[in-house]
Amino acid sequence: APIIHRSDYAPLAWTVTRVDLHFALDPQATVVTSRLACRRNPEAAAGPILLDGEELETLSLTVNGLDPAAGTVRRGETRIEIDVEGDEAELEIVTRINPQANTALSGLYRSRGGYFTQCEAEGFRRITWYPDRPDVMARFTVTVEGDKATCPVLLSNGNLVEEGELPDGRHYARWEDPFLKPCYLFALVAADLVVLERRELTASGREVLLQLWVEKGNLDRTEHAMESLVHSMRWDEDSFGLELDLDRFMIVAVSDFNMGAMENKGLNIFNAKYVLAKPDTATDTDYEHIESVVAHEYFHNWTGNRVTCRDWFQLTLKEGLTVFRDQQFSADMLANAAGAEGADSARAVKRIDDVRVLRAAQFSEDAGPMAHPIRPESYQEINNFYTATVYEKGAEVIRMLHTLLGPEGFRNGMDLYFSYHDGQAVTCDDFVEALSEANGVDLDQFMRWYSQAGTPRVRATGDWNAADGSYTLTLAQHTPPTPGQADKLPLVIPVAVGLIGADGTDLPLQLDGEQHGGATTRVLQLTEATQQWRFTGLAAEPVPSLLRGFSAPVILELDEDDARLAFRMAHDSDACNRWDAAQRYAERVLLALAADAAAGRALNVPAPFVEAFARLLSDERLDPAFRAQALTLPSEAYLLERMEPADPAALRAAQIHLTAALGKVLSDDWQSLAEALAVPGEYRYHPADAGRRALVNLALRYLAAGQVEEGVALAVRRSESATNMTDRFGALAALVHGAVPAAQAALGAFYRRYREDALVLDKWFALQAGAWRRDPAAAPVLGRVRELMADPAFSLSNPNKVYALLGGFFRANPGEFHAVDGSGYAFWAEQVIALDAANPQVASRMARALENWRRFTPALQALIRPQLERVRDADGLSPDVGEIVGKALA
Ligand code: DPP
Ligand code: ZN
Repeated sequence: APIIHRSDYAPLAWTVTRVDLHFALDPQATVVTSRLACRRNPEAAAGPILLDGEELETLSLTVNGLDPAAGTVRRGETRIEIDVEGDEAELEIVTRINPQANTALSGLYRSRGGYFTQCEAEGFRRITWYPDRPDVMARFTVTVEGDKATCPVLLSNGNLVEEGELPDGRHYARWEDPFLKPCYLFALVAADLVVLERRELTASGREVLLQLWVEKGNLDRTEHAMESLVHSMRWDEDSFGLELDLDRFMIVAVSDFNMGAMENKGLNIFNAKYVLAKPDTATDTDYEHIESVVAHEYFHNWTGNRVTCRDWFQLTLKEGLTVFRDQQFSADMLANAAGAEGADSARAVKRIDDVRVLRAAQFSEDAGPMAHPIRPESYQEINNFYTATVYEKGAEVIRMLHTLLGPEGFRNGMDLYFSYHDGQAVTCDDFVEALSEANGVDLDQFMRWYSQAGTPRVRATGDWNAADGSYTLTLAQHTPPTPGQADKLPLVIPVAVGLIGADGTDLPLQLDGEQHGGATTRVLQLTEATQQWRFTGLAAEPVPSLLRGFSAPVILELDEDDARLAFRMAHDSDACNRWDAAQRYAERVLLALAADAAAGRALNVPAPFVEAFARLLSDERLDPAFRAQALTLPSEAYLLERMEPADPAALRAAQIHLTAALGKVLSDDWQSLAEALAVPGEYRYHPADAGRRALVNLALRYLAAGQVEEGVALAVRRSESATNMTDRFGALAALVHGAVPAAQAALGAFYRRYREDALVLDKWFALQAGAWRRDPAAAPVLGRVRELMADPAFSLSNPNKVYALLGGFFRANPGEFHAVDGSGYAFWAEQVIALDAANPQVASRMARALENWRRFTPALQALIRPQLERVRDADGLSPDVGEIVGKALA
C-alpha cells in the first residue's frame, strides 16, 4: 500500500457544500442516490472534482443534470475525477451496495437484522462516491427508506423533518442536520429497536430530547447510560461552558462493532458493551467504562464535531483532547460520589487506572516498530492509527498543558480555541497556538511532544549536603531512537516533586534563593537535557518523591533500594507515587524470580517485600479501592517490556509463585479482609462499594492462587449465589486463575446461567483464554481456546467475541501464547489470515500482538519470524495487516 505523508496535505480544488442522500435499503442491493452541491475552493490550486469510492457499483452519474461530456470524467477503481467549468456544479450519483456482504463493518452493514453505519475514518466512501476527507464539511439531508416490519426505526443525523408510509410495506424518514460536518460523522440506523427517552433543559434553558435506542428486551439495561449522558451534559456546561447544540441527541447500541463507540453528529453509535448494564450482567468496571465512553462520545460533539480535524494526521487533536476531558469527567464523578473526605483518594485511583493503561499499552507501542508521535508523520492505513499513542499519550500531552497553564489558563485557551475555530477543520498547531495566545506563553518547544515518538527517560539523581542542609536534584532527559527518528531534542517535561522527611511527612519545599519553604509539592519544568534544582533549609537527608500524580508520560529512572521503596509504599503522601512504589518493588521481585526460574534456581520471595505488602493490605486508613490498586501486581504485558530479553514462560513461573506465596502466607489477612469488607445489601454502582468489591475479589484471587481451602470455598459460594456480576465474576475469575478443581463446575454453571447473553459470555470466553496453568502437567490453554471457537456462542464475525477469546489469549495470556513449541504463533497466523479476509480492522488488532517480537528470547524469535512471514505472504492481505507485519519485519 502507498505511504501517505502529513507533509503532502493540500486542500481540494473542489469542496461540497450540501449533500442530499436517499437510501432505498435492501439487504443485498441498497441503492444510494447522492446529490452533491460542489463549489470550487478559491484558496486551492485548480483541478478536477475528486471523489473516493470503494466496492461501489455505479449505476449513474450526472453533472448539472446531464451526462458528462466525453473526456471530462476519469474513472478508477477507487477514484473518480471530473473536470468541470465554472465555480459550481451539481452532481447526482447513484450507486448500489451490498450491506449483507459487508463483513468489514465499515460503511453500511448489517447486524442482527438491522442496518448500521461506521464511517470513521474512511467508511463513507464504501457508501457512495464522495471527497472522503474531514476538511470537506457540508450540510446533510438524508432520506431513509426501508421495510417497515423489519426496520420500524429509521434514524440519521440531526432533526427528523418528515416521515411516512410507502407501498409494499415500506416506509421512510427524512432527517436534516443543521450543522456542517465531514462525512466521517454521517450515520444511519434502520432496525427494530426500542427507546428510553428523557427530556432535559440545557444551561440556557433549551429543551433537548435524549434517546437511547436498544434491541427489545434490553430496556432494563439502559438506565446507567442515560444517567451518564445527563451527567456528561452537565459537566461540559459547568467545566467548559459547552452546551448541547441539537434538539435531539441519540445513542444506538449495536452488537457488531469494530471499536468502542462513534460520535456521529447527534446519532452516536455504540458497541452494545458500552451501553448496556444491569447489576446481574455488568461489573463495576463495566459501569465505569460505560460512564466514560458515553461521556467521551458526548464530549466529541464540541471537541471533534464542532471543531474537527483538517486531516487524519491531526487525529489526536480530537482524541487526545477528548480522552483528557473524559478522564477529568470521570475523576470528578468519582470525587463527588466519594464526598469531601474520600475525594482525593478517588481521584488518585482514577489516575492510577489511567496510568496503568498508558504504561501497559502505550509504552510498549512507543518501544516497537509501530512507534509514532501523537501526530504521526505518515501511515499506510489510517485505521491502524487509532492507537494508545494518539489517544492515551495524546491525553497526557493535553494534561501537561493543563498542568503548565493551570486550570484557568487552560480554560481560557479552550475558549479562545472555540472562538477562533468553531465550524472549522483544523490542526494540532491551531489548538496549541490558541492556548499559547490566551496565556501569553511560548509553546514552541512544547510542540516537540507532537512530533517526537518514543517514551522519554528521565534520570534523577540526588545529592545531599549535610554541611549546609541542601539537597540537589539533577534531572536528565533522553528519548531513545524510534523507527525513522534517530535523534531527539529535549522536551518540556513537568516534574511534580515532593521531599519526604524521615518521619514520613512531606517537607516544605524551599528552592535556592527563596526566603522560606512553601508548598510540599511543586512542579519543576525540565526543558534542557540536564538541569539541577537545589532545595535548602533541610534538617536531614530527604527521600525524593518524583513525578507525583504521574505528571508526564515518561519513564522515571531513580535508584532506590528495597528499603526506600518500602518506605515510600508506607508514607508517600502522593497516592499515585505510593502505588508506583509498590509497583516498582513488585517488579523488582518478579523480575528476580523470573531470572531464577529461567536459570532453574529455586524461587524464594523476599520477606521484606511480603512485609511491605502486608502493611498496605491491612492499613485500614487507606481507601479499599486504592488498596486494590496497590496490591495488584504489574501486568505481564508491562513487565515483559521491562525484561531483557522478554521470557514469558519464566515470567509466568514467577507470577504463579509470587501470587501463590502471597495468598498462602497472608491467608489470614486476606480472609479477614474479605469478611470485613463484604458489601451488604442490594447492589448499587457507587465508587465506595466498588472499591470494597474490588478488594474482596482481589483477596479471593490471592486465596485461590495460594490454594487456601477456606478462600476457595468462599469463592465457590460467591460464584454460585452472588447478587451481582461484580461479585459473581470476581469469584469465578479467582477460581479460574487459581486453577482450582472447582473452577470447571463454576464455569459450567456460569455458562448455563448466561448462555443467551452475548455480552456476559464475552467475559466467560476472555476469562478462559487468559487462564494460567499452575500445574505444568495440565493441558495447554490453546487447546481450550480452540474448543471454545467451536462453541455455538462464539463467532469470528463478531468483533467482541474475537477480542474476548483471541485477544484474551494473544494479549492477556503471554505465558501460554508464547508456548516454547511455537503452537501459539502458528495459531496466531492462521487466525489473523482468516480474520483478514472478512474484517481487516479486527485482524490488524490481533496482528499487533506480535509486533514487539524482537524483544523476546532468540529461541522464541526463531519461531515467530516464519509466522510473521507467513502472514506477510498471504494472498490478498489487507493494507491494515500488511502495514503491521511489514513494519514488524522491517
Ligand atoms: N472516534 C471514535 C472515538 O474515539 C473512534 N471510532 O470515540
Ligand atoms: Zn474519541
